Amino acid sequence: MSHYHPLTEQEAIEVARGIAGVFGPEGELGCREIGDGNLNLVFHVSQASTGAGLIVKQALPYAKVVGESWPLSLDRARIESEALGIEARLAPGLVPKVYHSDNELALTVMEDLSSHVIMRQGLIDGGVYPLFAGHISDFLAGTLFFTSDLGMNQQEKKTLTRSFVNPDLCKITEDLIFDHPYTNADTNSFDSHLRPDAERLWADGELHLEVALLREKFLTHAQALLHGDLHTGSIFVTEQSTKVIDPEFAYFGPMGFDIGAIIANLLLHYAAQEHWSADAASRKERRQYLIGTIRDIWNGFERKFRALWNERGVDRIAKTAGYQDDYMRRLLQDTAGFAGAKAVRRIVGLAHVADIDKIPDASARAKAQRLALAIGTALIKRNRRISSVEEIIEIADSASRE
Ligand code: SR1
Ligand code: MG
Repeated sequence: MSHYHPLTEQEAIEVARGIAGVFGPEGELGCREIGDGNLNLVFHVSQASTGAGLIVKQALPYAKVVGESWPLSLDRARIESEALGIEARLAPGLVPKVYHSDNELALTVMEDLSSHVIMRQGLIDGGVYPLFAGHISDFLAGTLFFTSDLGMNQQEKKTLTRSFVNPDLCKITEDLIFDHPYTNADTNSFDSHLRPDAERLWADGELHLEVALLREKFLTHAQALLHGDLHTGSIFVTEQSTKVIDPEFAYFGPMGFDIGAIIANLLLHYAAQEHWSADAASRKERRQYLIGTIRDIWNGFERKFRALWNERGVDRIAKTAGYQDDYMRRLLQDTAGFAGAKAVRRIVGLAHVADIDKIPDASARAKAQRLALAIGTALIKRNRRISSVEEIIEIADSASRE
């Protein structure tokens, strides 16, 4: 019989105390449930006398943001800890250390990253992360290349896909990103001033065709093991360090979905500068920083991914002249399309982002929301014609000038 139950803070302390070599022999352990995400319990267990800490993350059998009416498989905790193990191997230093996992209790005990800040909040507070583009492009190139048919034995890849069949979490994405924002769904949530904008989305056949094509890729294109939810709330940063957390949405899907997710969240923050920058000059400067980061992420990713392909590729036929260029062009196009879909869902769909929702002034918030929608819909509509990251940047810059 399963002994699953949601842990109390006291039980989380007991779990953490069982991890050898973290806490000192004396000194009380304290615990706080700090989960502010949509799905899980997150306990921070710490020892004031030594400053040591651990995170105990536990999946709930339903989506916390909605309640028990939305059941979710606990298997996502296993998927998360196995994905963290693979990412640690393929992108060393870029994920938290995992100390222990318990599939029955659906929990993972991992490194305390209190010295870092969640990137979304860091950006809202005006932070600048000069090493981030290099780190995240390492993460993307390493994890995506070595779990694809280009960088991994193709039969072993097929076997590995079995461990990452993730129907409940994929269904969240299929509904909340590739369906509900484009119809009058009950799950949608938006400020009343955005109703005309939402109604335009619901009636835009050209947009729906592109979303249908992107959705098909998400449903069928098992290209590589994805993180699956790579937004700025899934990344801890300092100026020197980047740690990607929370791969519970991991599954074998289209690579552009992960790259697009991070670009979308930088673009949402770009749109949010309608409020967070004090004046036009600082808005321009901040946007240039964000755009520069997007450029560096794509260019860094492309350079590293091509180098891995050339130096570590396992597939003879993939070395055919012209194939790599064609693959990278399609990958950039997917990245643009998925970035657009990820931006749109954060404005009209169920789950939003603090960068925009926390703008207190309704008119600045509306401006930011409309800018995000303009960028998102343009990226979706143009994705199959994009041939350079500069075109993604130009879409953002020209929308902000209108
Ligand atoms: C019901 S979960 C809503 C969203 O939170 C997660 O972070 C994913 O982005 C998901 O779509
Ligand atoms: Mg998450």
